[in-house]
Amino acid sequence: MIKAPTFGEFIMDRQAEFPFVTGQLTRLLTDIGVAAKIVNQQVNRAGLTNILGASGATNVQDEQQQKLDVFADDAFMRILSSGKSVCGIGSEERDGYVLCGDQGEGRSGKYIVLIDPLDGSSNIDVNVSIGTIFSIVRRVTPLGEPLQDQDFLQAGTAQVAAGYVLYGSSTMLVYTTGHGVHGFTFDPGVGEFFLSHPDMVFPERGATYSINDAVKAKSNQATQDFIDTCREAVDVGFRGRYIGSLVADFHRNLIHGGIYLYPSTSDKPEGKLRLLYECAPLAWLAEEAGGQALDDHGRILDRVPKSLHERTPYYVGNRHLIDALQTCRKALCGGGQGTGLT
Ligand code: AHM
Ligand code: MG
Repeated sequence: MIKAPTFGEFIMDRQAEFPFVTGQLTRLLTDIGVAAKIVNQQVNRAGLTNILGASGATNVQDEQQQKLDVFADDAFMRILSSGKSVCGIGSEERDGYVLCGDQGEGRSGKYIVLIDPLDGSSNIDVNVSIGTIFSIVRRVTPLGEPLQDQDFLQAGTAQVAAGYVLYGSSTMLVYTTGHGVHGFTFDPGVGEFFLSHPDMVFPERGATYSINDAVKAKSNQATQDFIDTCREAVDVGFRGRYIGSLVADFHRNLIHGGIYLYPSTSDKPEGKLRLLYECAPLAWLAEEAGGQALDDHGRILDRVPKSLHERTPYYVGNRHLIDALQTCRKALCGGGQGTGLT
């Protein structure tokens, strides 16, 4: 039997793909794998320990934090900030960014991490898949100087690594450094992530649309028209699937083909999802896997954030499905005609 490489072995072997490599990114990705194992262990035992339910606190977005949200945030913060590679961390669960390093000023370490430690909070208590999403960029402020806001507020095109961990029927870590998208499945008996999905790409055609139906009713006209067109295509195999955990919905669509939509709505013109912690990293994975990701105006990866917790409307998935959505935006769709959907 041939042993598949572990996540650690794989990123070590791929280290040479980076110009001027010092090993810091490899160490950082290794640390993400370690933190993911710690969070995975708590997620798996959640019903047996006193870790389900609300923590009693609210985060910066005024959302109630779950105990597991807080645990995951602490685990990633502790592990990432104790390595030598990271100078600053922005987390969906925290007001401002955290500066790392000896004096806590972010003077050393080349990399900034932006993370949603546990995405899909509403699914935690009901034993449905949840995930972690991470994005890594290089600092722009020179080494030795304190970090500035602009180190954190970089466009998605500046990412050097991005990925997610899916705590599902099995636990998977999926990542890219711009050289393909690779997936690793956790073997709990061995305690390692093993390469199981090398070079992941969207299938050529997808037939799944993922949207919160209650949100659809308040969304922009193009999104409503597009979803109606998908529904009309039921006879040719179109289906709606919505878990309500972005990582799980994205992962399913990546494997089977599909589109995920969290649109702008009349009451939330900025949408719900966070640009830096959720949308940009998954947008890069989508593009690396042959798909596309847009907001209401253009490519997600080109957007330069103005604030850490900025939200954005989000549309991500197979290239032909995003193209079909664009056709609806030009007011050209209706009755499944002329959209290129099928
Ligand atoms: P969270 O970061 O507070 O968990 O919110 C993000 C989640 C996504 O995982 C999911 O796709 C979406 O919110 C679901 O929102 P809704 O319940 O409005 O459909
Ligand atoms: Mg989230």
